[in-house]
Amino acid sequence: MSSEDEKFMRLALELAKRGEGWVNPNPMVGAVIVKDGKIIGVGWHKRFGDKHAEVNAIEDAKRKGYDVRGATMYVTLEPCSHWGKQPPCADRIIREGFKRVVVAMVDPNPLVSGRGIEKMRKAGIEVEVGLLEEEARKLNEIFIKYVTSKMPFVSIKLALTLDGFIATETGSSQWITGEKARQKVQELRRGHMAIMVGAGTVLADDPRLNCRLENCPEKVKVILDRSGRVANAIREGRKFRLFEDGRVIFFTERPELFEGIAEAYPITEPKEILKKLAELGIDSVLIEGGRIACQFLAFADKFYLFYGPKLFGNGIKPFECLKVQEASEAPVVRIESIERLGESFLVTAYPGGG
Ligand code: AOF
Ligand code: ZN
Repeated sequence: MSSEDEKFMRLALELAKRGEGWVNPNPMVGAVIVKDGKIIGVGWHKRFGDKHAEVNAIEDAKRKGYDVRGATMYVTLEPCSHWGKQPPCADRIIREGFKRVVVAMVDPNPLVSGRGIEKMRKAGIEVEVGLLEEEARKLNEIFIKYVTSKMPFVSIKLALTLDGFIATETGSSQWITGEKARQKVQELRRGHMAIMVGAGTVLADDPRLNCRLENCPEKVKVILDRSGRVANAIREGRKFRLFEDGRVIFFTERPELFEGIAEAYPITEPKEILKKLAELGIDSVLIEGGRIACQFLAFADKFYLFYGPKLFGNGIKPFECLKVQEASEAPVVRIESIERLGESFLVTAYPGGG
C-alpha cells in the first residue's frame, strides 16, 4: 500500500472522529472515495442508527455528480454484511461497482467479523485490510470492548495533587487542576456515554456531570448511592444540578427512596453495575468520582490522571483499597502519553505492564 493510500485512510480516520459521542454504542466510522487519484466523496457515521459512513460517502460522490464505478473506497472499519438498523454496506459497495476497497480493521462485531470482506472479495473486488489498523483500533477502543465483551469500557479519571491526593482530609478538592485540565475533562466526557460518581461527590460538589462543549450529546449520569442519601436530601428540599439534562440512573440498596425522583436499580456490586449499564446499551463509563475509583479498579480499561501543581501532604487517596505491602506486587500501568495542560498535566495509561 502506498503513501497515497495512507493519506486517504488518515482522512477517513479524521472524518470518523466527527461522530464521537453521537454514534455510541456503535463505532465511529469514516470513508473516503477516490477515483483517478482524486477524492470524489467523503462520509462518516453521524449518529447512532443513521446511515453508515460508506453510504454517506457514496451519496456525497453522487450528489457532486461523480460516478463511483471503478473507484476505490478507504474505510476505517470493515463494511458490514448484516441487516441491522441499516442495510449491509458490503452489498451496496458491490452493487455500485467499486474496484478496490481498503479497510483499516476487521469489524469486531461477531455479526460481521470478516463476512463483509469475504462477500466483497467473492464479488471480485480487490480488498486490502490492515492499513493504519493500530490507529483505527485506538479510535474505536470503546466499541471493540463493548461489542466483544458486552461490558462497558471503563475509564477512571482523577484529579490529583502532585503528591497523589484527590481531596484534603476535610474533603475539599475544588480545585486541584486548572482551567485547561478541566476543559480536557469536557472532551473526555464527549467520548463516553455515561459519567459515574458517588453520592458523596453529588452532595459535596453539586456537579452538573454534563458535556458543555459545542456539539456534545447529553450524558447518562450514573450515581452510586448505597443508602439513598441524595434521595433524602431531595426530600429535604435540596436541588441538584445533575438533573438539569440527560438521563440520571442511581444504583442503591434503597430504590424505593427514588420513586418519583429518578431511575434506580437495587444493585451495588461493581461488576453487576457494569453489567446492568451494558444491558441498558451503555458502552462506556467515565468514572469521575475519586472515592469510588478503587472499587472499579479491577474493571478499568483506561486511566486519565490529571495532576495539578499542589501538595496536600495528607488527605484522601484514590487507591487506598489496594493496600499494597510489597512494591513488587503492585499493579502496573502502561503510560501511553503525558500531556501538559497549562499548569497541570495529564497522564493517560492502560492497566497492565509491558
Ligand atoms: C455503524 N456505522 O458507519 C458502520 C457500522 O444497526 P446498524 O445497521 O447501524 O449496524 C451497526 C453495526 O454495523 C456496527 O455494530 C458495526 O458492526 C457495523 N458498521 N456501524 O453504526 C457505520 N460502518
Ligand atoms: Zn454498514
